[in-house]
Amino acid sequence: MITFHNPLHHLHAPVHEFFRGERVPCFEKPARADYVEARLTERGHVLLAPDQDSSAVLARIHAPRYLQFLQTAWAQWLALDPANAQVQPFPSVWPVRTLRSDIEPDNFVAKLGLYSMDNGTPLAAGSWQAAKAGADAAASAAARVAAGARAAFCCTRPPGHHAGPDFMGGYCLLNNAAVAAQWLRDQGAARVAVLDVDYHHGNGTQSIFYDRADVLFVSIHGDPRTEYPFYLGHADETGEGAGAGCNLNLPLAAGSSVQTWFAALEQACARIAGHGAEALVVSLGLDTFEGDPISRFALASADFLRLGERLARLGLPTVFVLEGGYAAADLGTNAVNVLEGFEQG
Ligand code: Q9C
Ligand code: ZN
Repeated sequence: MITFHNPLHHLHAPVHEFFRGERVPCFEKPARADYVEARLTERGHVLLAPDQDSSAVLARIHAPRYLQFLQTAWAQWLALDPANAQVQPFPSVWPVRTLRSDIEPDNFVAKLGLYSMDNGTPLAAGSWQAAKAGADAAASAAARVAAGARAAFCCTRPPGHHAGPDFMGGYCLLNNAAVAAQWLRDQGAARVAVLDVDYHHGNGTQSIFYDRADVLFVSIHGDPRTEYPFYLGHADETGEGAGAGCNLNLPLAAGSSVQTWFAALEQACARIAGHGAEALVVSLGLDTFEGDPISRFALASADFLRLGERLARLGLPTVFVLEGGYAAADLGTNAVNVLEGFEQG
C-alpha cells in the first residue's frame, strides 16, 4: 500500500503522563510508529516522505490562535525559565462552564489550559514540528487518493482524532484525519465519510464536522459513560444545522465481544454506503486490540485482516490514518493486517 510516514515523529517524545494520579511513562511513544514502519518495510511496503504542505488546510480545520499557540508553545515555555528545557509543561486550570475562553490569557499555563481538554497531552521540544509533518503526511496520502489511487496509508504519530478546532487532548495535537477529509473535499469529492475505529470516540473530528453535510462522521468506540473522552460520543449526537443526520456514534460497553464490534462495523458500513460518500477516511486506531494496556475491546490480530477486507467491500477510495494503539510491539502486525486485508479484499 502507498504509505507516507512521518520522518519527524521522533521529535515528539514527551517522557511521562498522568495515569490514575501517578506519573507514568507515556503510552503514546515513538516506538509505536517505529514498529509499524518496521513491519511495513518487512512486508515490502515502501515508505514515502510527505510531499504536500498542509498549512492552508490546517488553517481551515483549526483556529488561527490555536495553531499560533502550538507553534510557539515550547519557545514560550523556555522563555519562562531556560531550565524548563528538561521539564514537561502540563495544564492545571481550564475555562469550564461560566469561564471565558474568548480572551487568551498572558500566563503560559493558563493558555495551555485554554487550548487543552485534559492534562493527558504532554508537549515536548519538537511537538509542533512532529505534528505538522504528520499533518503533511495525511495531506500527502489524501492527495494520492484524490489523484486516483485506490488507497493510501498515513503512518504517523502523534495521533489526531481528539484534537478539536481549538484544543489538544488525548495525545492529539493536529487532527490528521480531518486534514485528509478536507483535502479530499477540496480535490473534488462532493461527499466524504470518516470512519473512526479507534477505541476512543473521535471527539475532535466529530466537532470539526458536526454542522457540515459534506463530511459524514461515523465512530465505533467504548461507551463514553465509562471511557475517555467521557464528554462526547453518545448515540444521540447526530449532527446539527446543515450537518443534521450526518453524525453516527456507535458506543459499545467496555468489554464488548469481537462479534458485537463487527456487528457495529456492519451498521457503520451501511450508513457510509447509504450516504453516497465518494471517498473514505479511516481513523485507524488499533487500541481495540485484546492486548491494549488502556482499552477494553478484544480484537485479535487476525480480526484486523477482517476489518480491512470489510472496508474494501465499501468500494471507496480510502485514506487510512494511524490513531491510537498502545500495545506497541503488536501495532506493526495489526496495522499491516488491516492494510493487507484491504488490498486482498
Ligand atoms: N492521562 C488515543 O487513543 N488518556 N488517545 C488516559 C490519562 C486518555 C487515547 C490516561 C487516552 C487517550 C488517540
Ligand atoms: Zn484511542
